[in-house]
Amino acid sequence: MAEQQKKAYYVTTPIYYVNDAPHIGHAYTTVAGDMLTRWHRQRGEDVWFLTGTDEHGQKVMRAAEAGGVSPQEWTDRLVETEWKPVLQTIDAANDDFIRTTDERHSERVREFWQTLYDAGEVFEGAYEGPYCVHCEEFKLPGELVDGEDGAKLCPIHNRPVEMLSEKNYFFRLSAYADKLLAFYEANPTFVQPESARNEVLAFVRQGLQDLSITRSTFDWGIPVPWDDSHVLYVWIDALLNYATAAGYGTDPERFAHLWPADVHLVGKDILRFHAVIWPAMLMAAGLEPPRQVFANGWLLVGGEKMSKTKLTGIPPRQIIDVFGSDAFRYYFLRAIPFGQDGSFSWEDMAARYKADLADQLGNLASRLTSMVGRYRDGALPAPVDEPAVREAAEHAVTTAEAAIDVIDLQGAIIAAMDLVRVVNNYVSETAPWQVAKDETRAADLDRILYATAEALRVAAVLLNPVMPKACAILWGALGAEVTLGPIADQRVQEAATWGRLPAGATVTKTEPMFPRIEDE
Ligand code: ME8
Repeated sequence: MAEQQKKAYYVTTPIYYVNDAPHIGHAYTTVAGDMLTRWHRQRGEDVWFLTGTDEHGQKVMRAAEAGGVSPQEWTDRLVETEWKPVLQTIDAANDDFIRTTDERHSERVREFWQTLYDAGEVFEGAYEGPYCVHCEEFKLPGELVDGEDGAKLCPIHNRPVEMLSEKNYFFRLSAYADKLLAFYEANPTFVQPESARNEVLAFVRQGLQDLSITRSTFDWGIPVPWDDSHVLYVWIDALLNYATAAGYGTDPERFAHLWPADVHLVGKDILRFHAVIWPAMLMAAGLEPPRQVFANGWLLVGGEKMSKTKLTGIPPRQIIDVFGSDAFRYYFLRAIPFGQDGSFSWEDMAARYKADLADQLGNLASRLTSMVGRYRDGALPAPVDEPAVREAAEHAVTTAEAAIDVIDLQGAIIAAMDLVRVVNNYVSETAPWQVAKDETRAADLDRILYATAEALRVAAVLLNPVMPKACAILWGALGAEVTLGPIADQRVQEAATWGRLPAGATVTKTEPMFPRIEDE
């Protein structure tokens, strides 16, 4: 029977502004998307993971001016020297990288807005209001906070807003408030977590203002197709990346395969754009809204959002050079419940590295590989059941799978690490080094070694999406690469099936998964 082509699992990160280099806040959302997509790949699904850069607008233009080059030169340089390389640094396996200056994007954006213009969704008008260039957003006067000398500040950036008065084009966003509310009602998990959903509901219930979608005071943007004295507002250009990268307007088959996106991962700072403006734009064009917008919390520094503008951004390299990319990925996804705010500290990072990674996972792997080496010449004993360990492994897989379904990345990691902890205790309690001294108990020793190896196999499959480098080492050490094939091909659903590691698999002591970090 011909296999019907199923829709792909399509995940996106925000496309990041290239006014500056990436910091760990950007890496955080990308790493979350990477873990999620690696997990779905290990379910055997067809997955597409998109990231990229947002290059138009005043914020980027001013950064280029300050750098003394044209915006195009600026973005070309930053994308190549910073934004693409950071994906390697954090070990992200994205399938595509879109830039809003790509023609595949800008041409389709013009077509999209021309269609809405022709359909009467856009009108000419005037608007005056406070604008934050760092948000690239008009603010409502009531949202502003008071600064020194009576200045009005953006509540997110704590920087002065500018009064902008413009005659330009508007999208009839106000006409979509009721449709959006009906959509949220029919799709209760469209905005997650719950706190984000509540914020969006409250915002839309107040009614929506029409949205100014063009700018005529500067020209770094996509020219408006029906009036080339204006460029399109950066946000209504940027949001379309999710569709243009998926083949909207060029490749209907591919678009049908990818769209609607399964989840847009975003920071909570850009929730309204994704959960209000974006679905309204899609509705206006007769396209399906994405299935979910999931807002991650903020990484905080001194209680405030880490940011480029406040110079509190830590480059991922700084942490990864010390701890490695696996520990970086593990730390942020394990330490912070996904969706909530969290703080980074070197002390906390070092403590978790030691307690969870070196002393639990690394230690269990090293205990097993040395014992199989010492007592069984490196050959894994034959499969045999050990109900307590098998049940712990089954529980870990079921719990982790359920967590992934609701994008509880922390929950999935905890489930896997609980298994590691249980099995470390099992090894301590069964004391195989004592059992080994008694020749009449050879079968007991075989069972302990086999069960420990199987638990490690399951842990490796579950932890591979978050720590692919360390899990590849573990996979090799278990002799699984040779007997079961690459770890990335292991199905999570089948991970708990007991007895997959075959008798005689070659277990070897390898390089440490989590080397000791020298105290600084
Ligand atoms: O907003 N904590 O780009 P951006 C957690 N170009 N996540 C953080 C973070 C922090 N301190 N700082 C940044 C834009 N992020 C637009 C998006 S999408 C069509 C256009 C992450 O460079 C988080 O995901 O300001 C946030 O939403 C994103 O980076 C903002 O990146």
